[in-house]
Amino acid sequence: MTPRVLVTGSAGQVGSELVPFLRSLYGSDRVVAADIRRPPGSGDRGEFEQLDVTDSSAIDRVMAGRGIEVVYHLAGVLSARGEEAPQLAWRVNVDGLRNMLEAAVRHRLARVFWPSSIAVFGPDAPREQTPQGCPLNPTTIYGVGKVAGELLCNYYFTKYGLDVRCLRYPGLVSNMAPPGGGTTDYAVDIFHAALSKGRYTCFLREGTVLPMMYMPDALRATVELMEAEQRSVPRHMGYNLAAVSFSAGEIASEIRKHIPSFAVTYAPDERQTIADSWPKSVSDEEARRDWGWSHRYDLAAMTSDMLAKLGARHLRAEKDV
Ligand code: AKB
Repeated sequence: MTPRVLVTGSAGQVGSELVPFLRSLYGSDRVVAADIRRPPGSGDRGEFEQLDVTDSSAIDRVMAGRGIEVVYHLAGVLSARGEEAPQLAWRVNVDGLRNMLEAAVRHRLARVFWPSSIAVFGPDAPREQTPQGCPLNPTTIYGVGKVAGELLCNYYFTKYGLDVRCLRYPGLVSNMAPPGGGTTDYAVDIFHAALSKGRYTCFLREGTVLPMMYMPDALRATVELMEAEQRSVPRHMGYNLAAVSFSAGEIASEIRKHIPSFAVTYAPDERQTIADSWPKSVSDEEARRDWGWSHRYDLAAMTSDMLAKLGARHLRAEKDV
Protein backbone atom coordinates (compact mmCIF):
# COMPACT_ATOMS: atom_id res chain seq x y z
CA MET A 1 0.00 0.00 0.00
CA THR A 2 1.37 3.43 -0.93
CA PRO A 3 2.13 5.38 2.24
CA ARG A 4 0.25 8.56 3.04
CA VAL A 5 2.51 11.54 2.39
CA LEU A 6 2.54 15.09 3.80
CA VAL A 7 4.37 17.91 1.97
CA THR A 8 4.92 21.07 4.03
CA GLY A 9 5.80 24.32 2.27
CA SER A 10 3.67 23.00 -0.57
CA ALA A 11 3.16 26.44 -2.13
CA GLY A 12 6.89 27.19 -2.25
CA GLN A 13 9.37 26.80 -5.08
CA VAL A 14 9.96 23.04 -4.67
CA GLY A 15 6.61 22.18 -3.07
CA SER A 16 4.45 23.56 -5.85
CA GLU A 17 6.11 21.14 -8.28
CA LEU A 18 6.81 18.26 -5.90
CA VAL A 19 3.14 17.91 -4.87
CA PRO A 20 1.83 17.30 -8.43
CA PHE A 21 4.87 15.09 -9.14
CA LEU A 22 4.20 12.90 -6.07
CA ARG A 23 0.47 12.81 -6.85
CA SER A 24 1.25 11.61 -10.38
CA LEU A 25 3.38 8.80 -8.88
CA TYR A 26 1.35 7.75 -5.84
CA GLY A 27 -2.20 9.02 -6.49
CA SER A 28 -3.87 12.28 -5.46
CA ASP A 29 -5.54 10.79 -2.40
CA ARG A 30 -2.15 9.68 -0.95
CA VAL A 31 -0.51 13.16 -0.90
CA VAL A 32 -1.61 15.94 1.47
CA ALA A 33 -0.27 19.43 0.67
CA ALA A 34 0.28 21.82 3.58
CA ASP A 35 1.33 25.44 3.80
CA ILE A 36 0.91 28.35 6.16
CA ARG A 37 -1.62 29.84 3.72
CA ARG A 38 -3.88 28.22 1.19
CA PRO A 39 -2.56 29.32 -2.22
CA PRO A 40 -5.23 31.13 -4.28
CA GLY A 41 -7.12 28.83 -6.63
CA SER A 42 -5.89 25.64 -4.93
CA GLY A 43 -9.35 24.69 -3.63
CA ASP A 44 -10.05 21.98 -6.15
CA ARG A 45 -6.50 20.62 -6.47
CA GLY A 46 -6.37 17.83 -3.92
CA GLU A 47 -6.12 17.54 -0.18
CA PHE A 48 -4.75 20.59 1.65
CA GLU A 49 -4.01 21.50 5.28
CA GLN A 50 -3.28 24.98 6.54
CA LEU A 51 -0.25 24.38 8.77
CA ASP A 52 2.24 26.56 10.63
CA VAL A 53 5.29 24.36 11.26
CA THR A 54 6.29 26.42 14.29
CA ASP A 55 3.14 25.08 16.00
CA SER A 56 3.86 21.51 17.12
CA SER A 57 0.31 20.77 18.24
CA ALA A 58 -0.91 21.68 14.75
CA ILE A 59 1.64 19.23 13.28
CA ASP A 60 0.34 16.51 15.66
CA ARG A 61 -3.23 17.24 14.61
CA VAL A 62 -2.44 16.91 10.88
CA MET A 63 -0.32 13.78 11.31
CA ALA A 64 -2.88 11.99 13.45
CA GLY A 65 -5.91 13.24 11.49
CA ARG A 66 -4.49 12.30 8.11
CA GLY A 67 -2.62 9.11 9.10
CA ILE A 68 0.67 10.45 7.73
CA GLU A 69 3.54 7.98 7.22
CA VAL A 70 6.08 9.97 5.17
CA VAL A 71 6.88 13.70 5.25
CA TYR A 72 8.64 15.99 2.80
CA HIS A 73 9.32 18.90 5.13
CA LEU A 74 9.96 21.79 2.72
CA ALA A 75 8.63 24.76 4.72
CA GLY A 76 11.46 27.28 4.96
CA VAL A 77 12.75 30.81 4.50
CA LEU A 78 15.44 31.22 1.78
CA SER A 79 18.83 32.93 2.07
CA ALA A 80 18.20 36.54 1.01
CA ARG A 81 14.90 36.79 2.91
CA GLY A 82 16.65 35.16 5.88
CA GLU A 83 19.19 38.00 6.06
CA GLU A 84 16.28 40.49 6.23
CA ALA A 85 14.50 38.49 8.95
CA PRO A 86 17.02 36.27 10.80
CA GLN A 87 14.75 35.50 13.77
CA LEU A 88 11.95 34.39 11.46
CA ALA A 89 14.42 32.30 9.44
CA TRP A 90 15.61 30.50 12.58
CA ARG A 91 12.08 29.93 13.86
CA VAL A 92 10.80 28.45 10.63
CA ASN A 93 13.95 26.69 9.40
CA VAL A 94 15.33 25.24 12.64
CA ASP A 95 12.52 25.26 15.23
CA GLY A 96 10.09 24.13 12.50
CA LEU A 97 12.38 21.24 11.57
CA ARG A 98 12.85 20.20 15.19
CA ASN A 99 9.05 20.23 15.69
CA MET A 100 8.68 18.04 12.62
CA LEU A 101 11.37 15.56 13.72
CA GLU A 102 9.83 15.32 17.20
CA ALA A 103 6.39 14.68 15.69
CA ALA A 104 7.88 12.14 13.27
CA VAL A 105 9.23 10.15 16.23
CA ARG A 106 5.94 10.47 18.19
CA HIS A 107 3.88 9.32 15.21
CA ARG A 108 6.41 6.63 14.20
CA LEU A 109 6.82 7.93 10.65
CA ALA A 110 8.52 5.65 8.15
CA ARG A 111 10.63 8.38 6.51
CA VAL A 112 11.28 12.14 6.44
CA PHE A 113 12.85 14.28 3.70
CA TRP A 114 14.42 17.64 4.50
CA PRO A 115 16.12 19.97 2.02
CA SER A 116 19.54 21.28 2.94
CA SER A 117 21.48 23.53 0.58
CA ILE A 118 24.87 24.50 -0.84
CA ALA A 119 24.47 27.34 1.69
CA VAL A 120 25.98 25.03 4.36
CA PHE A 121 29.38 26.01 2.91
CA GLY A 122 31.14 29.25 3.73
CA PRO A 123 34.09 31.18 2.34
CA ASP A 124 36.67 28.77 3.83
CA ALA A 125 35.37 25.74 1.85
CA PRO A 126 37.08 24.94 -1.47
CA ARG A 127 35.15 26.93 -4.12
CA GLU A 128 35.48 24.40 -6.94
CA GLN A 129 34.13 20.85 -6.71
CA THR A 130 33.45 21.41 -3.00
CA PRO A 131 33.70 17.97 -1.42
CA GLN A 132 31.03 16.33 0.72
CA GLY A 133 33.15 16.52 3.86
CA CYS A 134 34.83 19.88 4.41
CA PRO A 135 34.49 22.71 6.96
CA LEU A 136 30.89 23.98 7.28
CA ASN A 137 31.25 27.62 8.30
CA PRO A 138 28.44 29.50 6.53
CA THR A 139 28.08 33.25 6.94
CA THR A 140 24.29 33.52 6.43
CA ILE A 141 21.61 32.70 9.01
CA TYR A 142 20.08 30.44 6.36
CA GLY A 143 23.34 28.50 6.05
CA VAL A 144 23.82 28.34 9.83
CA GLY A 145 20.28 26.94 10.08
CA LYS A 146 21.01 24.37 7.36
CA VAL A 147 24.11 23.14 9.25
CA ALA A 148 22.13 22.96 12.50
CA GLY A 149 19.31 21.20 10.64
CA GLU A 150 21.64 18.59 9.14
CA LEU A 151 23.06 17.89 12.60
CA LEU A 152 19.51 17.56 13.98
CA CYS A 153 18.57 15.13 11.21
CA ASN A 154 21.59 12.99 12.02
CA TYR A 155 20.85 13.20 15.75
CA TYR A 156 17.27 11.98 15.30
CA PHE A 157 18.55 9.13 13.14
CA THR A 158 21.20 8.10 15.67
CA LYS A 159 19.09 8.56 18.80
CA TYR A 160 15.66 7.44 17.61
CA GLY A 161 16.38 5.50 14.40
CA LEU A 162 14.25 8.00 12.42
CA ASP A 163 14.96 7.50 8.70
CA VAL A 164 15.66 11.13 7.73
CA ARG A 165 17.03 11.79 4.25
CA CYS A 166 18.52 15.03 3.14
CA LEU A 167 19.91 16.72 -0.01
CA ARG A 168 22.03 19.84 -0.35
CA TYR A 169 20.10 21.44 -3.21
CA PRO A 170 21.97 23.80 -5.50
CA GLY A 171 20.07 26.86 -6.85
CA LEU A 172 16.90 25.58 -8.49
CA VAL A 173 15.40 26.79 -11.76
CA SER A 174 11.70 26.18 -12.25
CA ASN A 175 9.27 27.14 -14.99
CA MET A 176 6.29 26.73 -12.66
CA ALA A 177 6.92 28.35 -9.29
CA PRO A 178 8.04 31.96 -8.97
CA PRO A 179 11.20 32.33 -6.88
CA GLY A 180 10.89 33.77 -3.39
CA GLY A 181 13.71 35.25 -1.35
CA GLY A 182 16.68 33.23 -2.62
CA THR A 183 20.10 34.37 -3.87
CA THR A 184 19.90 32.10 -6.92
CA ASP A 185 16.47 33.50 -7.90
CA TYR A 186 18.07 35.62 -10.64
CA ALA A 187 18.37 32.45 -12.75
CA VAL A 188 14.56 32.20 -12.82
CA ASP A 189 13.78 35.95 -13.02
CA ILE A 190 16.02 36.25 -16.07
CA PHE A 191 13.80 33.93 -18.15
CA HIS A 192 10.60 35.81 -17.26
CA ALA A 193 12.29 39.13 -18.09
CA ALA A 194 13.71 37.82 -21.38
CA LEU A 195 10.23 36.78 -22.53
CA SER A 196 8.20 39.70 -21.19
CA LYS A 197 10.55 42.69 -21.59
CA GLY A 198 13.57 41.58 -23.61
CA ARG A 199 15.89 43.05 -20.97
CA TYR A 200 16.98 42.27 -17.41
CA THR A 201 18.95 43.90 -14.62
CA CYS A 202 20.77 41.18 -12.71
CA PHE A 203 21.43 41.57 -8.97
CA LEU A 204 24.66 39.51 -9.22
CA ARG A 205 27.88 40.32 -11.11
CA GLU A 206 28.22 38.90 -14.63
CA GLY A 207 31.02 36.51 -13.65
CA THR A 208 29.32 35.03 -10.55
CA VAL A 209 29.30 31.25 -10.91
CA LEU A 210 26.98 29.12 -8.74
CA PRO A 211 25.92 25.45 -8.71
CA MET A 212 22.43 25.16 -10.23
CA MET A 213 19.88 22.54 -11.23
CA TYR A 214 16.73 22.39 -13.36
CA MET A 215 13.65 21.48 -11.30
CA PRO A 216 12.83 18.19 -13.10
CA ASP A 217 16.25 16.90 -12.03
CA ALA A 218 15.69 18.13 -8.44
CA LEU A 219 12.29 16.40 -8.22
CA ARG A 220 13.73 13.17 -9.55
CA ALA A 221 16.70 13.34 -7.14
CA THR A 222 14.32 13.87 -4.22
CA VAL A 223 12.11 10.91 -5.06
CA GLU A 224 15.04 8.65 -6.00
CA LEU A 225 16.68 9.37 -2.63
CA MET A 226 13.42 8.72 -0.77
CA GLU A 227 12.74 5.49 -2.66
CA ALA A 228 16.28 4.11 -2.32
CA GLU A 229 16.80 1.04 -0.11
CA GLN A 230 17.80 2.02 3.41
CA ARG A 231 21.21 0.35 3.02
CA SER A 232 21.98 2.62 0.01
CA VAL A 233 21.50 5.75 2.11
CA PRO A 234 24.10 5.60 4.89
CA ARG A 235 24.28 9.41 5.14
CA HIS A 236 21.59 11.20 7.16
CA MET A 237 23.14 14.63 6.90
CA GLY A 238 22.84 16.31 3.48
CA TYR A 239 24.17 14.69 0.32
CA ASN A 240 25.92 17.13 -2.03
CA LEU A 241 23.85 17.25 -5.22
CA ALA A 242 25.09 18.70 -8.50
CA ALA A 243 24.01 19.19 -12.09
CA VAL A 244 25.44 22.27 -13.77
CA SER A 245 27.39 25.40 -12.80
CA PHE A 246 27.16 28.65 -14.75
CA SER A 247 27.68 32.38 -14.36
CA ALA A 248 25.01 35.05 -14.79
CA GLY A 249 26.76 36.04 -18.04
CA GLU A 250 26.71 32.47 -19.34
CA ILE A 251 22.97 32.00 -18.80
CA ALA A 252 22.33 35.36 -20.50
CA SER A 253 24.41 34.22 -23.54
CA GLU A 254 22.51 30.91 -23.65
CA ILE A 255 19.16 32.77 -23.66
CA ARG A 256 20.51 35.05 -26.41
CA LYS A 257 20.88 31.99 -28.68
CA HIS A 258 17.04 31.91 -28.66
CA ILE A 259 16.31 35.66 -28.22
CA PRO A 260 19.25 37.47 -29.89
CA SER A 261 18.12 40.98 -28.85
CA PHE A 262 17.98 40.10 -25.10
CA ALA A 263 19.89 42.76 -23.13
CA VAL A 264 21.29 42.28 -19.60
CA THR A 265 22.86 44.82 -17.27
CA TYR A 266 24.45 44.01 -13.91
CA ALA A 267 23.73 45.89 -10.66
CA PRO A 268 25.00 43.71 -7.80
CA ASP A 269 23.25 44.25 -4.47
CA GLU A 270 23.60 42.68 -0.99
CA ARG A 271 22.89 39.25 -2.46
CA GLN A 272 26.32 39.37 -4.12
CA THR A 273 27.98 38.93 -0.71
CA ILE A 274 25.91 35.80 -0.11
CA ALA A 275 26.74 34.39 -3.56
CA ASP A 276 30.45 35.13 -3.02
CA SER A 277 30.43 32.98 0.14
CA TRP A 278 29.09 29.89 -1.70
CA PRO A 279 30.85 27.32 -3.88
CA LYS A 280 31.06 27.65 -7.66
CA SER A 281 30.57 23.91 -8.05
CA VAL A 282 30.14 20.95 -5.72
CA SER A 283 31.24 17.33 -5.98
CA ASP A 284 28.31 14.93 -5.61
CA GLU A 285 30.42 11.77 -5.92
CA GLU A 286 28.81 10.21 -2.81
CA ALA A 287 25.23 10.64 -4.09
CA ARG A 288 26.26 9.10 -7.42
CA ARG A 289 27.98 6.21 -5.67
CA ASP A 290 25.46 5.49 -2.87
CA TRP A 291 22.07 5.73 -4.58
CA GLY A 292 22.98 6.14 -8.25
CA TRP A 293 22.24 9.85 -8.75
CA SER A 294 22.84 11.30 -12.20
CA HIS A 295 21.55 14.59 -13.65
CA ARG A 296 19.94 14.96 -17.10
CA TYR A 297 19.78 18.71 -17.80
CA ASP A 298 22.78 20.85 -18.75
CA LEU A 299 22.57 24.62 -19.34
CA ALA A 300 21.53 24.31 -23.01
CA ALA A 301 18.80 21.71 -22.36
CA MET A 302 17.47 23.63 -19.36
CA THR A 303 17.36 26.92 -21.28
CA SER A 304 15.50 25.43 -24.29
CA ASP A 305 12.95 23.76 -22.05
CA MET A 306 12.45 26.84 -19.84
CA LEU A 307 11.90 29.11 -22.85
CA ALA A 308 9.53 26.64 -24.54
CA LYS A 309 7.39 26.11 -21.42
CA LEU A 310 7.41 29.71 -20.17
CA GLY A 311 7.03 31.08 -23.70
CA ALA A 312 3.84 29.08 -24.23
CA ARG A 313 2.47 30.36 -20.91
CA HIS A 314 3.37 33.99 -21.71
CA LEU A 315 1.59 33.65 -25.08
CA ARG A 316 -1.53 32.26 -23.43
CA ALA A 317 -1.52 35.09 -20.86
CA GLU A 318 -1.20 37.70 -23.63
CA LYS A 319 -4.15 36.16 -25.50
CA ASP A 320 -6.27 36.26 -22.33
CA VAL A 321 -5.88 40.06 -21.88
C1 AKB B 1 18.77 30.32 -2.07
O1 AKB B 1 19.26 30.99 -3.00
O2 AKB B 1 18.58 30.77 -0.94
C2 AKB B 1 18.45 28.87 -2.33
C3 AKB B 1 19.57 27.96 -1.96
C4 AKB B 1 20.80 27.90 -2.78
O3 AKB B 1 19.46 27.24 -1.02
N1 AKB B 1 18.09 28.70 -3.70
